[in-house]
Amino acid sequence: MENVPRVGVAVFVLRGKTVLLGRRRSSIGDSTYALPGGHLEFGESFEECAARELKEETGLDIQKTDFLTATNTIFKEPKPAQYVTIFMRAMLDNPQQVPQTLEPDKCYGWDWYNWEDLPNPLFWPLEKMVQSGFNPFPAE
Ligand code: 8DG
Ligand code: MG
Ligand code: MG
Repeated sequence: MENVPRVGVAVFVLRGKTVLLGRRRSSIGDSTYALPGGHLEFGESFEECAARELKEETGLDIQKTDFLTATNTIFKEPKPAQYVTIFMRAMLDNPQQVPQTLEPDKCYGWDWYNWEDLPNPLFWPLEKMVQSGFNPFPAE
């Protein structure tokens, strides 16, 4: 593909004090823990993209989706890529719903992780956000 910046949408699905993460199977960030998400498609809103990617990757349904922040990330490996990534936050429609690994070629599996005890290694854009003190939970 032509070398142009692409738009990613990633979503912090919050459940209690935990967030949903999955270990990536991908040329970008292989084996690291990342948020569900993917590429913005033509005509989509950020909310629609977050809900669609989450549904495709985990089967989960969300509500109360809102915008948190955006990043501009340049990946040098395995080949140059640039993503403007939109980070959304959402709650589960039904807190009992269990994430499924619907794209096993792209993710080893999903689980809930306590924000104070995140797994290693995190996907590096996410690692950078955590290190900068970013917190996706609403202020109490
Ligand atoms: P698609 O074909 O389903 O649209 O794409 P995908 O295979 O699900 O794409 P992805 O790599 O999961 O997400 C697109 C890009 O978004 C990713 O390559 C880089 C950027 N991105 C971040 N942080 C995160 C994150 O925490 N999770 C995800 N999934 N993507 C992220 O910068
Ligand atoms: Mg996807
Ligand atoms: Mg994805």
